[in-house]
Amino acid sequence: MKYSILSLLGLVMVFTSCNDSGKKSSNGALASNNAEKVYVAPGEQDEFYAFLSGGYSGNLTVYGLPSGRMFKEIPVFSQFPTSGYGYSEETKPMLNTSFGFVPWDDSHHPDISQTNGELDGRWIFINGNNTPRIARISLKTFETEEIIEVPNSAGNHSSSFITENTEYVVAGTRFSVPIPQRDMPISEYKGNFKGALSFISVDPEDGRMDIKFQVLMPGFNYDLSHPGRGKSHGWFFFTTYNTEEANSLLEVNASQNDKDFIAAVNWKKIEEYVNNGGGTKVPVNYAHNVYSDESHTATSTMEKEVLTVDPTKIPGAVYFLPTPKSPHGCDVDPTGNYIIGNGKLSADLTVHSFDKMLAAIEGKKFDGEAYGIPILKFEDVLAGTVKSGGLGPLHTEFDGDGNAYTTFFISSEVVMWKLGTWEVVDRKPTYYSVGHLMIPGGNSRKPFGKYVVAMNKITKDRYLPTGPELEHSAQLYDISGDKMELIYDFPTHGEPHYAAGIPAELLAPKSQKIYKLTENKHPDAVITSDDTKVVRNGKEVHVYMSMIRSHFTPDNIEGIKVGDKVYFHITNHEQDFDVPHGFAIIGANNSELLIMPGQTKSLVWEPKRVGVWPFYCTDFCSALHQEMQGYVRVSPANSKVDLSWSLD
Ligand code: RUQ
Ligand code: CUA
Repeated sequence: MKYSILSLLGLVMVFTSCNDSGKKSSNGALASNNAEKVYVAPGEQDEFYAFLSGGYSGNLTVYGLPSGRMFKEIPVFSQFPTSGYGYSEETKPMLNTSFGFVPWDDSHHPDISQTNGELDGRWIFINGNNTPRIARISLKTFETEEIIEVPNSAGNHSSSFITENTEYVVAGTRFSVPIPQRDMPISEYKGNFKGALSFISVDPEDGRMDIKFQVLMPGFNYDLSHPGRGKSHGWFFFTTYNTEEANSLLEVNASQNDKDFIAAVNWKKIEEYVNNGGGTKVPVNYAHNVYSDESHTATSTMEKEVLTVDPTKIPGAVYFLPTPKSPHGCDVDPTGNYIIGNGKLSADLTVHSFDKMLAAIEGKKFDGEAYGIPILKFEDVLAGTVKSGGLGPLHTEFDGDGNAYTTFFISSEVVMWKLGTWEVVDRKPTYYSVGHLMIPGGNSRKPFGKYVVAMNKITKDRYLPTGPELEHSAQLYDISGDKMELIYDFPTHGEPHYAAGIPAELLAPKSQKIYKLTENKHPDAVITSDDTKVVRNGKEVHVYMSMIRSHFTPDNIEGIKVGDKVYFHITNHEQDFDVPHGFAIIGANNSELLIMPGQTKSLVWEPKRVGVWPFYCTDFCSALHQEMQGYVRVSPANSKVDLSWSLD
């Protein structure tokens, strides 16, 4: 049976891959008035922001809907030479981890902060999958403000989803591991590894994250998760696969059980237990990195302890809901009653009912247990089954009008169906192999059900070829009518997994324009001309510099020697929107710096050769941008040339 499913997957993949290929300039899917629906005329602005995860770019990209125009790439887990993130002295600490400096990650699931279950547009969170981390990004500055490493986790994938009032950002582990990590035979996985589900509290004022507790679950794979909302607020739902606890050839060995589970976690109950002194503190080592936009500087602190919770010690904390065929996506509808488990090896969708779950718990309708956690009877929690006729369901979003939309990877389509009656109302092909989809607010109590964005894994013939590597492709569907209409394709950067969208009017008015120079608390800032100087401290030289259209102060520096370590601390004195200046110097082993108005950033340069070396502004900032340059004289290590510098 197993093998037949797998070979079927293979067949359908071959089939969909060939689908439509070689067709030129086909716009059969598009009626001509669709062009108007996505056309945002020059000078006009989009209706929605869309934040698409970058996947293996490690970052987050910002697009407009419906135009599909990309506005910005926000560096999160990856060094980013375009701005100097992860290269500047101020931002290097953001990428610190217990494994040292890790300048890359795989970012999957962005989620916007909520109040009362509605998007509040304060922050967006995203997970680093590979070296487990959660980042918080300000939606005022569009900068990464905080990254917290998640200990005891591995493959931080059922993350980063937030609860209805942003009480917690939740991070579940995909791979179970020995906790604590230790040297042991892999073959002893079963029964010995554990899966940590981390509940990271978010300060309601400044957003600061703190790992409140970790639930140590049986050694399954915790794939995806979503919060309860409305009536199910206080619960969190996680899909699992590999309940077989296989440690090799999972392709076959983790598909033995007909059903895996959705884990329903009553976090309110666990929070109460913890607040009353429950749980066990265990020694760990993880980095907590916080960026201040007053000092324009990040600090990294190593934390040494985390509170773990054994769920079997808290009656009623966790239940398992049997869910067929290695479920992937785990989605909760806007009312909070329906929990959808997308069995990625099946055609049907399983919908569980929160009300029925509570009744089954009440009536103790258990079907055994797994490692002390009660398993509820499938029939008792099942609300319905969506017989879609598609294959390979992955993720579901909601429009707020009683409809759900599910992506099918294998049959390459988005299927629209009705909550409650489970009937399929519409289906539209995607090109090709769709993963996630996104409706702005589609993971909240109040979706804005006008568009759905499908994020496709395979691009093939959609755009002009660019060699073997193609960008992934998104497709935009208009869902304001009774049926879905494909209206647009646009390429996306990296590999978007999930995305989050929000009406522009909720963010745009709050977007920060400049940093006030008078509020700059960077210890090395140049605020007045008295602060401009060059200071030698042994082999270290600190240059305190300012920049304004169109010169650097100082712009001539002498007395630097081969073997010195030169720190340029540069403050941008502009106080106008959209006037950054850049800084680059020949032979630097990092990147340029792009410095926003009112901001200070620092770059290290280690001159290796005698000479007179230029530096310049990298951002075309005025008609005299080319004049924005300077020289550093580098003398031999033993030279007697005194430090000197020019002032205006
Ligand atoms: S996953 S394509 Cu990383 Cu969200 Cu399902
Ligand atoms: Cu400053 Cu170009």
